[in-house]
Amino acid sequence: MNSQEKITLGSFLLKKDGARLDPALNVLMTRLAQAAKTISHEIRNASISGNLGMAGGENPTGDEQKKLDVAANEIVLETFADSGRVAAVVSEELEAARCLDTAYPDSYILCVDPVGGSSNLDINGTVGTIFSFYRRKRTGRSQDPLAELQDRLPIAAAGYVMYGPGTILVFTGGAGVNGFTLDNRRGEFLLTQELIRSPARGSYYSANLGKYGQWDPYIRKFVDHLTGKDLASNGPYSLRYVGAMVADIHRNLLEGGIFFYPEDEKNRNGKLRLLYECAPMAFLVEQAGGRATTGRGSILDIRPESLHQQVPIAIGSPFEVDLYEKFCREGGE
Ligand code: AHM
Repeated sequence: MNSQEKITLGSFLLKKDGARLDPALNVLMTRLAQAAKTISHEIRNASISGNLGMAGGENPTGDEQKKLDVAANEIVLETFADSGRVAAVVSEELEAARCLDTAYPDSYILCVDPVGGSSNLDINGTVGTIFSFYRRKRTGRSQDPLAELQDRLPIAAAGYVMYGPGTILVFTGGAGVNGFTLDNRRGEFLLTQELIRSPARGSYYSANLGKYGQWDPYIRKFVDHLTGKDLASNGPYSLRYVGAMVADIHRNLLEGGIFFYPEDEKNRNGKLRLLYECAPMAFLVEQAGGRATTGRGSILDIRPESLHQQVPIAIGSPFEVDLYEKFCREGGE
């Protein structure tokens, strides 16, 4: 099948998921794809346009911002500013939520990490955008987006864009997970992975092993188990770590395995943020038949305490995530 015969994101939204997604979400996903194309262009041209390196500021969780973190955040804000459908944007790069005017009764809160895995930016490594749209229960301008999110808003759609050798958009509207690849010549996302299902188990694990000495003993025992010689079957597992959550989860989603970023000695809640990293990825992976946990409970059951709340996470194939929970519960004994 050549690229002309593949289904575009636009026609997929209208014909396929269109029946299950509400029309507003079609509009939002179309805008999201537009933002992704612009971010992709900015990333791919950054060394020419002078957009690599530090921006000079810090984000709300204390990470130094890169120029592309700031640029991608601006692109997202501009893309949704006049949509009339997004009442607030919660972003890794904004201390407070950005509240926007709405023009329709149905509106959404967008939670977004414009560029995740920023330490890869200056070395031409893979990075990603993570997003989720929460369907609001209220109408009009949002007075307090966090309070609304604490009211257990349902996720209407969530996904990620991966800027690797190709630009890939993977998303779910709650009825299956599908992947689209950007055809740069046509400027269109084309359906390339239909109804992605997480393998029940895998042979990869992804984690920052440099933190091994700072992890709790049961996490270390879990890793020792995965890499042990006496693993009954399937092992030893192979380590694959990109350092961009999107890329590490994408591999495990397609090929099976587990990504984890646990609590450590210094950071008792881990590093990754609930609203715009962990929850969207958990929603998507679970839609594909995978699992996501803190080690002690479902990521999707957590009621956010703050916009930038961090949580430990283990996510991927059910077999390995179950095993991770067992080690957390029983200390690996
Ligand atoms: P960022 O949004 O500041 O780039 O941080 C998030 C990223 C994740 O994408 C990735 O899984 C993790 O940080 C990697 O952290 P580390 O460098 O500690 O391994």
